[in-house]
Amino acid sequence: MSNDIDSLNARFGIAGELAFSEGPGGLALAELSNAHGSARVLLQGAQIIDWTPRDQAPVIWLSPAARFTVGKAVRGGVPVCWPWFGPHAIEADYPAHGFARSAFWEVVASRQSPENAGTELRLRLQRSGAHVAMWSHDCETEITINLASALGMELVTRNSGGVAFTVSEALHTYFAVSDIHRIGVEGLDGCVFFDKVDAGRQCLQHGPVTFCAETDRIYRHTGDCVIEDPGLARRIRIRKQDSASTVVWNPWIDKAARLGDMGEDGYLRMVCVESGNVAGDAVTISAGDRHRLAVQYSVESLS
Ligand code: TA6
Repeated sequence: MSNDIDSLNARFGIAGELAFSEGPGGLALAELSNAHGSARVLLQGAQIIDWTPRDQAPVIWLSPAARFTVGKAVRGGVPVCWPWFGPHAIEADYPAHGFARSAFWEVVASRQSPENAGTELRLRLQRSGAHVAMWSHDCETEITINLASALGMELVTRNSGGVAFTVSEALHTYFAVSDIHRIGVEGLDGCVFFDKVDAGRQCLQHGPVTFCAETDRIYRHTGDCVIEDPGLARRIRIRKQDSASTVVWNPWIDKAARLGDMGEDGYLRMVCVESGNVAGDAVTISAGDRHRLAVQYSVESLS
């Protein structure tokens, strides 16, 4: 089934709330809009690239130098890291963070969600032959995005085969901030983390996470986080369910330059706070069972 724009609008469009169009780089785009705000989702990767609540500045950061190319990851937004996080454990030439974020996802449902006066879109991963060659388990993977006063996301993996399999996963969310020097990430105090900038050394977090250099940490953490941003006079609350890992990342100057698609001083305006199940928290899903990873993002003004 194609992502033909006219067909998508005919089958899944919602007047005044959900429309499909040809987006940047010719990639199919879903645009959600309602009284709560707006959001844009690339059908490639089921990747949110914008979320702007009413009366707020954008909450999700998209690199000004992002490249929009079929089959390639887009810098920023909410990349879906699945069915592995980081480099593949064995095959060095497999794509980092798995193939879901650059794969074709089919729209399977849309609705108004009366329970929260929201707008909802559900997409299903379509694995190519190359993807199956990398990861051959029988499974169905869907993501549901809900735009209401909060932005909700659910990543559901169903094991439709006869044997258990293990996935590591994360919603690799780039949040927009005023200035990386001025923000703090609350909620991780007392948590163990593995410092990827220091050979994975095990450490303990004291107080809020603040930033003065490249930061790349995997926290063993199941609770909520808050990004305090005095520069934008707001806090971004990150609630999550069925997630045992939180990754906090900022590339800082040198790595951002090496990445090449962060834009001029892009590192100053973003922080990744990623909810998932990575490293030792990878999830084993029994035959016939399913696993759900969910987040809700909301914004509060600092009065
Ligand atoms: O989540 C942090 C991280 O694993 C970093 O190590 C860095 O590689 C980042 O993801 C971005 O990865 P990408 O493949 O999108 O360039």
